Amino acid sequence: MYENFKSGFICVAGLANAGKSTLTNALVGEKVSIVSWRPQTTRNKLLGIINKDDYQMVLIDTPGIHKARNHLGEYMMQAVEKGLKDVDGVLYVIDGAKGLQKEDYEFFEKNAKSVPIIVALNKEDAITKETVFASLEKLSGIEGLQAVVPISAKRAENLEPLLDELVAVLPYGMPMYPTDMFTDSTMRFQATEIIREKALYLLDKEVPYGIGVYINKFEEREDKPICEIDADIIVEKQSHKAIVIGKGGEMLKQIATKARKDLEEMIGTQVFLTLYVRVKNEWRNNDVLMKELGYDLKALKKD
Ligand SMILES: Nc1nc2c(ncn2[C@@H]2O[C@H](COP(=O)(O)OP(=O)(O)OP(=O)(O)O)[C@@H](O)[C@H]2O)c(=O)[nH]1
Ligand SMILES: [Mg+2]
Repeated sequence: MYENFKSGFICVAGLANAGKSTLTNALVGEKVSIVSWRPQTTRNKLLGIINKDDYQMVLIDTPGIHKARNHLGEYMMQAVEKGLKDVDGVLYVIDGAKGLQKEDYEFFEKNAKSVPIIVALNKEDAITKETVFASLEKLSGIEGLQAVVPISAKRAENLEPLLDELVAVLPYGMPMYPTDMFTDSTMRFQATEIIREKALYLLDKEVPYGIGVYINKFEEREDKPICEIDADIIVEKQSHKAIVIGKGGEMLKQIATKARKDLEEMIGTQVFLTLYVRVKNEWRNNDVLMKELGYDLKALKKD
């Protein structure tokens, strides 16, 4: 039946900040995941779907591998485990500027026997040829890797050979998602992520890591091309609230302005965005509050 069409799942994994989400977006050609220079930007596993004439590749972008220091971290690492389950291949991203880390070797050791691993040595644009060669040499000594491809996700360089390697591990079969779909994320979820992305960009120190976003209202008006969004920015400490609001409300205004621009692009209508800041003490260690914010640790552990 499906002799000429391939279809399957690829988990995009790697250490925090390696460029997994940048690469997922570049391969899909749409903004599936938010990106920032801060580690631990991605918190959930997210689907990015590549639809071509002869294949459908479902990429699962995952949080960066790290040692969990709170329940949110635990949730994120559980999401990585889930993302790796039953996939046809792993696209393992390495930050070429940092080179191979102990955790990368550990990942290969643990997984190379059970699933094909294709390594993307990323950020080629930011490093010397010698640094690239040094990492390639180290990678060539690791057993069981399917392929290693140096790339720049940011500049979308050398992605074709990488895609060829990924397509090679996909099985033949029918598409699993409608072929005009590029993600399964809802607009509501994407709205929370866009707001969080702006907070990650604009806020300093530890404040952005403790941010959650809750949408109170998401209404597309029927009479006019207008979408009304009310959202809470959740902070984990009382002292963070004033920082997010800023002097005279300046910081919150900046977050809202930047978020609104992206939201309008995503939704395709004018957006009226109202942001509030609320404190939920230590929510990153509170499973009930985490669930409210879309990080349901129990559910993720269960199925
Ligand atoms: N110079 C350069 N920077 C890159 C490249 N790819 C990603 N980056 C930057 O690296 C940083 C992290 O990128 P992300 O895509 O958010 O990384 P991630 O692996 O998804 O990070 P987490 O979600 O936190 O695990 C951002 O500042 C990106 O702009 C690249 O090819 N070259
Ligand atoms: Mg990411």
